[in-house]
Amino acid sequence: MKPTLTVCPYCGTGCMFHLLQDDSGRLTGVEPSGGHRISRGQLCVKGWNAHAFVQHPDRLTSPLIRRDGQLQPASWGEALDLVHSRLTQLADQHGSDSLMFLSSAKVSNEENYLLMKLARAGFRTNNIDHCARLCHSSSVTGLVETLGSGAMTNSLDCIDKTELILVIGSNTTEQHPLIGSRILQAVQRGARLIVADSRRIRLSRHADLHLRHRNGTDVALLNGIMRQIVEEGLEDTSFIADRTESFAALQASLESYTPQRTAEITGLEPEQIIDAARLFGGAKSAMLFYAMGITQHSHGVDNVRAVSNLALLTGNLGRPGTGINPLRGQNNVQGACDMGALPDVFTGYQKVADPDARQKFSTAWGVPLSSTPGLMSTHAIDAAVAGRLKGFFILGENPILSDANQAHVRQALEKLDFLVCVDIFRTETCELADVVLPASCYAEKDGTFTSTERRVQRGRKAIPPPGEAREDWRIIAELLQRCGMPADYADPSEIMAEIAGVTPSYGGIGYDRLGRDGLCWPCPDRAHPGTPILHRKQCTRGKGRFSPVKYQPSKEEPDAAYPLLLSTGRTYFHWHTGTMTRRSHLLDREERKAFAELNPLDAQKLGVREMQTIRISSRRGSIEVMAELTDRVPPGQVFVPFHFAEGAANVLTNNALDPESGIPEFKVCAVRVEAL
Ligand SMILES: Nc1nc2c(c(=O)[nH]1)N[C@H]1C(S)=C(S)[C@@H](COP(=O)(O)OP(=O)(O)OC[C@H]3O[C@@H](n4cnc5c(=O)[nH]c(N)nc54)[C@H](O)[C@@H]3O)O[C@H]1N2
Ligand SMILES: Nc1nc2c(c(=O)[nH]1)N[C@H]1C(S)=C(S)[C@@H](COP(=O)(O)OP(=O)(O)OC[C@H]3O[C@@H](n4cnc5c(=O)[nH]c(N)nc54)[C@H](O)[C@@H]3O)O[C@H]1N2
Ligand code: SF4
Ligand SMILES: [Mo]
Repeated sequence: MKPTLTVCPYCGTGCMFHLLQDDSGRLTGVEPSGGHRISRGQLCVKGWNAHAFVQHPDRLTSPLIRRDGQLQPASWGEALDLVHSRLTQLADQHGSDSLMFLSSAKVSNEENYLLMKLARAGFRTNNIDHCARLCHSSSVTGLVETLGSGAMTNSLDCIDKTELILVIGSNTTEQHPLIGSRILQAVQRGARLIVADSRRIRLSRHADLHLRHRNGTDVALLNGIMRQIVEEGLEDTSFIADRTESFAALQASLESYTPQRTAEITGLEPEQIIDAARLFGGAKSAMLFYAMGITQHSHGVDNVRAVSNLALLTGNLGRPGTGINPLRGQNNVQGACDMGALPDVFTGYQKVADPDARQKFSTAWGVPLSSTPGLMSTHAIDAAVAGRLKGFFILGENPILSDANQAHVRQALEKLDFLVCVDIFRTETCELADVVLPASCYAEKDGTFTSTERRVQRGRKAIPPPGEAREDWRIIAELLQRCGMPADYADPSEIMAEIAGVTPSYGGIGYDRLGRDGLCWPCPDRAHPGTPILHRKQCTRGKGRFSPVKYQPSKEEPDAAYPLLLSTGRTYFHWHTGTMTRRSHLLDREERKAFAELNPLDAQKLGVREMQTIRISSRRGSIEVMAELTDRVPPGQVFVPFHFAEGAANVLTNNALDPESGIPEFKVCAVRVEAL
């Protein structure tokens, strides 16, 4: 068996493994990397099965062009010329900002960089975004304000050193399994664990305290805990004095969040809030982990501010075993953000509105650049519905299933003059495209991927893409050349050299330096060893800033017509829109059918039995799925994973957005359930 060491294509944990290949060139399996600092010889079930979808017969193998209403095979030359000429026409006719580009947290740093260069330099628009909008955009906005950097502050090794871990809105053992198991190991050696999640997730069984507060009430919960910490004198006064600003404003804002009032808002007991404050405030070092339970709300940025306030209040920043740790989801969502696949920044969060940054990129690329920040992906959907967007270029995303309120997204994409999809499978979104380009998956290309702990690691090509499919970076380079930009890169290491030249935080990163362990950014120069822990002596912005927040209810809460709260998310075996895991037979076998978690008490009232089909309806649509009766969800809540096209959670979800980050409220809306 020929082994190729590469990065897992699923979650942001950043495990590496060897893809195994037999003499005929077929991938036969995966072997974990014993020496890797995250994997340590282990993988989760998705990692173990990461070879399975790669050579699936459904892979796209030829460019497709819509003719007479049907997607039909075409040559690369024809397809690329058509993409270039139609996008150019639309830009000429309606202005560059009538185009929108979606990049992908599934593709490499080099590919994200090239796509943002294509949007900005090739087509002169800042309208570029990616799935971080639906994911950690609230973290980027919130933590840039409070700390100056939106990334995870500490490294995963810190889990081995900390005294206490607070996991809030992260189902870590299922969604970041090797981080979840690291947390369980910490508990075994005596670290305390607090879980704040309305669902009885696996980690909650091992927690010293499980807070099952109502979804959407985290601001109240965290404010309540902070008020109690101050009440009992457990705050870190010297850290507050030396390293923070605006403490008085925070203190004033906490006044009304007494244990009693906090309990009323959250549905907890006042004692639980006091216990949480004593546990958290009493720890000498505490790590905060959070994910979508915090970010995916119409007040997601406020949630992030509250998390940040708690860490600053207790001095849990800038030391080993502490930190504010947003767990990044996709294998390269950190990298896609770092590479500037965002509407307002170039690489390394250099603002397009900053004349110096613009000048630098303008000089590097040899073209003038737009100073107007572009559209967020969620706003782009609204703009397409309003007829203001004409052309959409989607690389490695499946918004028909992943964006909130499917009818709204479908309306937007159907209204476009021209839609291009670049994917490895013919997704539900591809079905609406005018041109579909067949891409390479992770196993078929070289490139770097940045994990949740900001670790840049090398993915390596094991096999060629199937049929005529091409590496994404080559596809984008062809389009750059058609736009008159030089892009004859021999391989992705040359693209990384270009990235390092324009990106201070990646300045010292080069393929020759990314050995077994990769490098954590910021890594400003070739001699720099990388930075596992941020904000050590001071925060990126200088002082850590307290940002007081007020509890605000979710936009659509249960009422008489729609009496249950719908929460959506993920399961252990499947990945997002299912394109890859539903084509991996061992994973598919574990969970074949769309389902919903329903509490047995609600089921009894509704006359629903285990495995019975139910209809779930919201103000936006209805789906039919199988009921799984479980006390994992509290009474009054239904949980639906969004992996299944035939029972798509996003038919139901509310596209109400956070006004600052533009993230949809995936975690709370109102539904009713009927037995069928
Ligand atoms: N197997 C698998 N792993 C994945 C993914 C996948 O699709 N499948 N996706 C990856 C991606 S991109 C991401 S972003 C991550 C997401 O990882 P997670 O955020 O861990 O996953 P979710 O299931 O979206 O939600 C996590 C938890 O938030 C809780 N929650 C919901 N609402 C609230 C609330 O208001 N407050 C609090 N405190 N908790 C709440 C839910 O009950 C749930 O247990 O997972 C990554 N890993
Ligand atoms: N209801 C609900 N909706 C949600 C969420 C939720 O919690 N609830 N979570 C949101 C979050 S956090 C996220 S991150 C998004 C994810 O949303 P998406 O990113 O749209 O979901 P994926 O299924 O991961 O889509 C990735 C696509 O890339 C393709 N692909 C894989 N590898 C490659 C490659 O190398 N090259 C190319 N060109 N294509 C490739 C896959 O086939 C797939 O079609 O979903 C969001 N939607
Ligand atoms: S924990 Fe994440 S990175 Fe590691 S094997 Fe599982 S899916 Fe892959
Ligand atoms: Mo995500």
